Amino acid sequence: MAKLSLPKSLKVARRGAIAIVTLARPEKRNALNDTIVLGLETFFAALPASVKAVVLNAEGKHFSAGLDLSELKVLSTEEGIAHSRMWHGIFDRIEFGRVPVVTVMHGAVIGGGLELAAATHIRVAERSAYYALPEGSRGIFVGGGGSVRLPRLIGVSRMIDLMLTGRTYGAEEGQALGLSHYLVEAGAGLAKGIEIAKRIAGNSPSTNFAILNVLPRIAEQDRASGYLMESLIAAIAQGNDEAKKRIKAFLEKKAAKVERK
Ligand code: 1HE
Repeated sequence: MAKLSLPKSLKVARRGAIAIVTLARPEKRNALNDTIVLGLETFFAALPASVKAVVLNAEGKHFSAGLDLSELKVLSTEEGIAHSRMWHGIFDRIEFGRVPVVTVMHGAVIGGGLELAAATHIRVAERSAYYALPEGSRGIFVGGGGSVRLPRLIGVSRMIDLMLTGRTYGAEEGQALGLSHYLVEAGAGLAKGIEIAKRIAGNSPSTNFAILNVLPRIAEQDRASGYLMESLIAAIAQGNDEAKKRIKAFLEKKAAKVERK
């Protein structure tokens, strides 16, 4: 990967088709300031085509303490809107990008940190992970797309509870509710995230594109439009050479079966 001008609060490593990006501001519990969020934008915008999946993780005891509150205190209302819209744009580009992102969470996954994780596609939680939206007690509101994404994951009612009461969900609760897809022991998250990312990187790029960009939009459409969109994307996917090659390999018994291990 070409040398990027990234802040030192973001570390990047490459493992074949996988890029690993690490929030590296543990002294501030990976609180998300503009430098990190804009750095994420730079990182995702510059991903070379040879990167087929990304793993996002974090250094230190906590995934992220959310928005860097020391930045917020100086913003006017207008600047606050611009700040939130900036997060929206960057997180949207991650969610509806080319490259699937697997997030590995541990410790505190708070506020904007949870909003960031929710904008990614697969979430692995270590048992230390816990989730909170303390915006209520700080006198603010979610601003990184949380009110749009989180109700789709856990329902409006649970988000209201999180925000009004400041309660936390532990890793097991988060797993049961859909905040994470995989729950692993302490220290095992990164290996699991890389394993999943490698699997994803082996998919056909056009299927991954459809899963990231078309599937969520179908889920937000009326049924008739959804069926129509599905038929179009299914035909495009199965018409391409990659699909033909993979189906032929299966029929010739050269591709893996679907087995439950
Ligand atoms: C911070 C932040 C932060 C820590 N902004 N500086 N988020 C919150 O309300 C969560 C606030 N943070 C915490 O509750 C705790 O820090 C943790 C539970 C995450 C970790 O506790 P601990 O004991 O390991 O660390 P600490 O001693 O509290 O914090 C270490 C340092 O990080 C300390 O700075 P220092 O200079 O005194 O060493 C903290 O001030 C600093 N720090 N969290 C700024 N968030 C797009 S809208 C989204 C809105 C939100 O995300 S609201 C949620 C904000």
